[in-house]
Amino acid sequence: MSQDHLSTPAKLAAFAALLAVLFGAAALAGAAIGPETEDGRATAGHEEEKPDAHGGGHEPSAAADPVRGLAVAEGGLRLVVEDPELRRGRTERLAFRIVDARGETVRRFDVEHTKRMHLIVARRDLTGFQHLHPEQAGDGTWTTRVRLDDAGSYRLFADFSHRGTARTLATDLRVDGAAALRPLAAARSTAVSDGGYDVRLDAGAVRPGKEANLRFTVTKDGAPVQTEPYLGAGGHLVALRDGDLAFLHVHPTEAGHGDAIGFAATFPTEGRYRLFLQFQHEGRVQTVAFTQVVG
Ligand SMILES: [Cu+2]
Repeated sequence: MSQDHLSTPAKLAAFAALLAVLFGAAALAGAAIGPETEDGRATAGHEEEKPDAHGGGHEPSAAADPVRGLAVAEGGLRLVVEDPELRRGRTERLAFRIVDARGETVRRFDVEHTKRMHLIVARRDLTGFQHLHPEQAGDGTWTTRVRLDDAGSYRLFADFSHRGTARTLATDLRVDGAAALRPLAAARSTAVSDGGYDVRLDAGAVRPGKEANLRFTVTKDGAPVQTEPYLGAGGHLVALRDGDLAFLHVHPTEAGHGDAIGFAATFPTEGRYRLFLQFQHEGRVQTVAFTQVVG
């Protein structure tokens, strides 16, 4: 915990990293307009931006804490949904903001996976997955159109990076009516995407706390499919834990060999997880879901 453990070059490196962070924040603040400038100054020395003593030069990432999406507020930021009540089967406007500790709307976000804001919606029974990219208005409000065809309680995840720290804040959406909740699908190594592509998952034995390599291969009518880049990678994967819908941070990896889409994921606990893979082919995004047993 003490810097005394560090050698002089390590100290210098840590100092340089701190300077880089501070100058980065200052540059952001300098480029900002209006109240955001004040916001930048106020948080330039915030604890979250200082490199950890044990950080070892890693950029701040969620790798050390893979579970996210259980809280509506974290690290001084809070997710505020304008109206969390939606009508079943109607396309409705969904508006939300990220506010800071003073209640001011945050307007600046880092680009992650080619976007500044990723919105994930899933019903509590892990059905009805949607991945949306809302538009940001000048005042910082994010809006998107969304249609939820089934009644029930949904989790809304706002996945973003702010000042170099990745965050996933989550809250509930309600769709009134009788909900026909479904049990989690059994674990199988093959599944069919919403557009009719066959997808195979090779994960091997997955143990809690150990990095697992998830490899997905896509075929159509028995022929291998070379997927197109999607959000700056071979595909996009969201993993949600059965029971509390904890949101796992997953890193795309180089596929290695063949046409597989690869991800590295560390599942924090035993249990069942629902994996939502999205990939693109012939300009269309496909979604396919798997149940992964860990333990
Ligand atoms: Cu996204």
